Amino acid sequence: MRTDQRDPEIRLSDYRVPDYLVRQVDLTFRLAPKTTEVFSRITFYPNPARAKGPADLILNGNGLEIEAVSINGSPLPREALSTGDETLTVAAAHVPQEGFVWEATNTIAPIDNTSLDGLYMSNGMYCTQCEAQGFRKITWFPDRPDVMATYKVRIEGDAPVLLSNGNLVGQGDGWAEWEDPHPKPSYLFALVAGELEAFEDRFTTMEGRDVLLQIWVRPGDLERCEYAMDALKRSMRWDEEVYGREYDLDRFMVVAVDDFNMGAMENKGLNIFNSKYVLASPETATDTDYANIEAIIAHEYFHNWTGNRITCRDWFQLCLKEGLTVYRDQQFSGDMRSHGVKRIEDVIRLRSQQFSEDAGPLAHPVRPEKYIEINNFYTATVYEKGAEIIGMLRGLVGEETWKTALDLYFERHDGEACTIEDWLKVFEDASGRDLSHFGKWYSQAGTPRVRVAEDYQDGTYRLTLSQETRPTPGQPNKEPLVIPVAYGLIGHNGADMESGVLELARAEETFEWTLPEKPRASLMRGFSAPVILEQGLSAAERSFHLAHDVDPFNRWEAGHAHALDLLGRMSQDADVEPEAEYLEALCVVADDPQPDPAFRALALGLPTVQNVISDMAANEMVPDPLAIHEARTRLKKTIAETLGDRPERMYAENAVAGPYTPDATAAGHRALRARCLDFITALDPEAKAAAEQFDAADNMTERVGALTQLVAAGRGEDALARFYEDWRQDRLVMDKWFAVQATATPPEAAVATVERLTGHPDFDWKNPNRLRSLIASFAGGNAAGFHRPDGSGYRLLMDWLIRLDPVNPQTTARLTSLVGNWKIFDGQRQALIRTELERLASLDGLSKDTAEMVGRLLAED
Ligand code: B3K
Ligand code: ZN
Repeated sequence: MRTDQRDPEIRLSDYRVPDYLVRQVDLTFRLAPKTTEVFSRITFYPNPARAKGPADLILNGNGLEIEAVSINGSPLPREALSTGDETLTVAAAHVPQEGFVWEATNTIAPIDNTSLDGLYMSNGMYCTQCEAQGFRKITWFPDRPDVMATYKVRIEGDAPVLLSNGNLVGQGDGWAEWEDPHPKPSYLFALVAGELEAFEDRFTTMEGRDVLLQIWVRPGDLERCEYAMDALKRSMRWDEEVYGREYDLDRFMVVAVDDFNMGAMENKGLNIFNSKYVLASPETATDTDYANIEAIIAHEYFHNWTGNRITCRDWFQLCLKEGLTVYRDQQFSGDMRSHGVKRIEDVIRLRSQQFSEDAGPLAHPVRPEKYIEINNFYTATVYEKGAEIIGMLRGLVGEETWKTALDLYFERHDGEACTIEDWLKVFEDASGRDLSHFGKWYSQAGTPRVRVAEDYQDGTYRLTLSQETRPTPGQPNKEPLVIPVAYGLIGHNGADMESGVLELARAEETFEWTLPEKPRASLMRGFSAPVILEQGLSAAERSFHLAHDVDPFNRWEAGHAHALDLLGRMSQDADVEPEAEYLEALCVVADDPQPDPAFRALALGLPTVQNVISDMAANEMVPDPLAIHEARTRLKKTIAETLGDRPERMYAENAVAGPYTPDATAAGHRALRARCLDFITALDPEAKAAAEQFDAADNMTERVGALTQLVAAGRGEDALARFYEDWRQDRLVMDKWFAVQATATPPEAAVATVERLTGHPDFDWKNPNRLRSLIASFAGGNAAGFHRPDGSGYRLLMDWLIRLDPVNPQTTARLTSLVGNWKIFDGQRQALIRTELERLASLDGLSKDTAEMVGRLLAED
């Protein structure tokens, strides 16, 4: 087993400014799959901010040979150099302290790079991924984000298309030269070469500059680029209108690649995307795919200002760019679609990914204080909770100050590598407010719980709010945080008597109002802070909010919270039946023509088994995934019976006429129809309506929705075979074919099905999308199947992680979080998971990525 001793721990408190900065980087690549030659010429100068006296030059390299290296044209003698963990140090005596030119030649083998980090090949195409530390796999460099430089890149190779960051400055037969005038850190470097075609468009910026837009794809995929291009143009306009941010190069390029560890990457001027988040057509992509493409295209584009022009000083500050950029993409999607629905979707995601992270051994602050492998910290906490902090900050300082602060941030820090302190200082300067207490959101891990007590006497209503955060690894004692509580106090006629935002800053505070009647308190409206609210509402009170609250989030929340609580109880006791008030309130939602269909689809939906598992654990109950699955099936049936003919009626009423369009309105109708189909199928073991929809569907949303129902009903065989015949040539669609079977197969058959599919000729496990579509969809999306009491699900997951680790450590490490919540289960399941984790931990040559994750998962509390 690898130990932490072998893998150094990096600490925020050890940060030191670099001794040397870089003015200019000139790179030449001679591309060949086995031996790509890299020539680098780097102009260094001493950092004026460094300590006095001569300093060693420290460069990073990972898996690189020391071939020819020289300073100012003189080759360096061996004794001048020493190597460490991913470092090459040139002793100060050999480094001209006033500045110098470093030159090096090295060779790399992209074809052998299966980690998909650094320069690698995907389907014969060269591409790069450098965030966080992939550039050091390409050439020797001070690979840290506070070293920003301008780049000139020459690419030589057979491929017809040769791309890098910035503007194209020259090209000829077998070569191209690119120049990026904007100083950037090495993690934003990108190179792409291959047989590609461009879907092109143009954009005129607010200052009237003409920008060439290109989406580069493999031949044959051109007709699937239209939506991504449209989303890009809308993102560019939105960033101008809402944040005053204009694009700054002559061209903006997006490249779609099939083999990619995550969603996409914001390289300057040359974004590289997982093809799943670029390519779409009505026949191949679902409404969710379209919404994801819109959000991710926007996210990566928005990074141009929040990430690229203003970057992070060090990787501990990752949330500076990610939290803010997620916040911006969420706002954008809300503006493009519906704010209420978007907020509910974002909270569902936050709770299922971030709250569960916060509740287990992987909990860490939004700004972590130590890491072994930074790639393990691209988490829901850094991203999603990071975005929540920004939303709270905006709410606290108010609209005017928010605008002033953002303008100040862009003006003050453009071209710099910054910290969270710089970010908060901008808000302090703009608001005149001390934000040191608020800043604890960045350093304290864990989800605060807010408890509510009420009292109404002699016309005075008192609301007492108290907060508490449970210990997390390394943080046994928690302090109170500043929690904005958006509220409405609702009178008997359903109207707000009071509304606003309370600031809970101490462990307990009481707020008072003079009111003619005891109100119903609607708290944490819009989910105003990432906390667990413990209000202790009765079924009748929740049903009131579900039917009447003016806040769409709290309206949805009331039903959702009740369903969570009910399913937990039903899973423990087969005699528990849903309350009549709850069922009636669902009928009110179904009959209410007011909210849009997308909202009604959400409000009529049930929490997933995984949601119930996490909720029970948060309330000190031991969840039984299979019992929850059965309770959920039973509840769905009861709701379907109560709704009577409504599902069929709404299913028919919400049919969208005409050809498929991916807009939010049409998608909302389809979402509501999918909800209705779920209820209809719950009462029909033959799943006839699903089979009809499968036959009739002219778009992937409805086809895959029907297929899911058929598979869940155990009637998927024919449809799966037809689907396979129709789409076997299409990688992205085949991912869905695998994912549907992994998630929807009934629990008793799930392990066997997934095991069988791992032997399918199309199960190309080295492709992260395909691996995730089967293994992660199963472990993360089929809780009752995965958590079989015999441990076969755990064994299956671990077999694949063991196989994948030597090939792709980053994706392996990430997938270990599928058992991130293992300590919430019963003793038997815990013992089975522990055995599997230990099996992984004891693997010879385990990657440092996975070793760190497994070490955290197995650490004693
Ligand atoms: N910044 C990249 C993520 C890089 C992940 C490195 N392991 C994508 C994004 O957040 O936009
Ligand atoms: Zn990002």
